[in-house]
Amino acid sequence: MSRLIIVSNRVAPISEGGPAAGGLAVGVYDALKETGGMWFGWSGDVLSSGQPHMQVVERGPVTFATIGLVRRDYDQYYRGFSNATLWPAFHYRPDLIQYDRHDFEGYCRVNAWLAQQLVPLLQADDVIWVHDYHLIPFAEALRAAGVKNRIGFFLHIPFPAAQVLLSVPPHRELVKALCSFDLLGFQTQRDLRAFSDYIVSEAGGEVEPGLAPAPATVRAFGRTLRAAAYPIGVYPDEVAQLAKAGTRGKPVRTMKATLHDRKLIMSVDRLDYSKGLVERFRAFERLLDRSPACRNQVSFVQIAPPTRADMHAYQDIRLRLEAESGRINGRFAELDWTPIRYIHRQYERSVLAALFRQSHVGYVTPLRDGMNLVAKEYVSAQDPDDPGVLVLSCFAGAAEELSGALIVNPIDIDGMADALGEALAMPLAERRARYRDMIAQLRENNVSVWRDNFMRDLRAAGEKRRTAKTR
Ligand code: ADQ
Repeated sequence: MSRLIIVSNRVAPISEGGPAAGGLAVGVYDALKETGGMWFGWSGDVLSSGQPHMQVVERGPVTFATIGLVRRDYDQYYRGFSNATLWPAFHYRPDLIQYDRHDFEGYCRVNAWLAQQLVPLLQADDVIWVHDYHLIPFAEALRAAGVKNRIGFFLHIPFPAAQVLLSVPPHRELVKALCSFDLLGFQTQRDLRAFSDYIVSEAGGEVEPGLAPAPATVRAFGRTLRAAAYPIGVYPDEVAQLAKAGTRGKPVRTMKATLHDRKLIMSVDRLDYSKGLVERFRAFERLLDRSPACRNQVSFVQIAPPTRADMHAYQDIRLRLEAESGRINGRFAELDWTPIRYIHRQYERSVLAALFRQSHVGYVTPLRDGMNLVAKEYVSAQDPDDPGVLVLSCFAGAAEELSGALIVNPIDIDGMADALGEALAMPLAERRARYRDMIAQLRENNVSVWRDNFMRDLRAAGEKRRTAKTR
């Protein structure tokens, strides 16, 4: 079988046994081990002087090839166009979009440069799988360098509605660049529809739906490619094992001791304005306002380690959250009870999973999210005999699959407070039924299924392209 080449902005940190992080990294690493191959991308280093050099590390059949970025490239490609333009636009926040055409030039330049670094490492039969919004022009750059291999792309974040995408000045160049891939993968049907709508209404192309599970055929910008939704999953049984193991650990025992018999509402996110944390805090406040019986009987733990801390929008959301949690705690706290425990730390996966298992409610309410793996990890971590309840935003990709959750609109503070109240009071039989429904779905579509479906369609899409050429 041909080698697999994974390209992503960041390469997962590697320990002796493989990637340290879970979910995506483990799923992708498994595929690399099976076929042999390479993971290529930015090392995470930013160089203030000198030229970046590629670092190549071999781990059995897998090669990790990483390279640093010079400061200007980091500012334009990563902080600039990727995270100050594309991230807010794709998360439906046109009000936060910052656009500078030099950043876009830098974004294209870094994509072309990274592609040039990869070319000498490629073999004729390699299959290339590119990940996420940092690397939209990557296939175009490889094609310009003469690469004929099969190239697929998976977008981890939402694809915005055409009217929102139009607010990104080079929207046409971006969608044209996407059409250089052989296969495009989105998280949800909603994202695929948004992309198809742009192709038809803005690019004058056409989209022919595939007979499920076959991907759709897209014709635009003089190219023919395939596109489909591949909702990313987790390994639910592995998360459940971690949760059981973590329950015996010190962090979780300490936490339980300080909770006494109070019920626990649990949230875990990167600290990002797309995650809806302000609205979430206010809905918890509304619950305490309306239901005095919940005071001193329920604790809400929000774990949110800061990310992209050198960007203004992230400093801003951090300040707002600190103000909100301080205000709400000031209003309701008692000598022996802090309503919101707002924590900025990273935790080991087993600690998070165990906290999920201990909690009565998983409170996952992003304003927009590609999928949201925390929602899937929360359900996976539950005790089947006494499961907690997932309160989930209708704007998380996961809501397309997890119909056993209490689905909320994160803009509706009263609606979320209602859902929290309902979750805290839900009878055991209903909790079990909802859990069974969701865990079955998670097992059926675990991260291996996600990866295998994408790889099956990428290999097939490449075959079709080759056959069409030789005709
Ligand atoms: P993220 O925006 O990072 O991912 P999410 O899908 O929730 O969002 O994944 C976060 C991961 O980090 C989870 O596995 C979670 O357990 C872990 N994590 C979060 N906080 C942590 C903490 N304090 N300590 C340790 N681990 C923590 C992007 C997209 C999502 C999409 C994923 C995968 O934005 O929509 O679901 O990629 O495609």
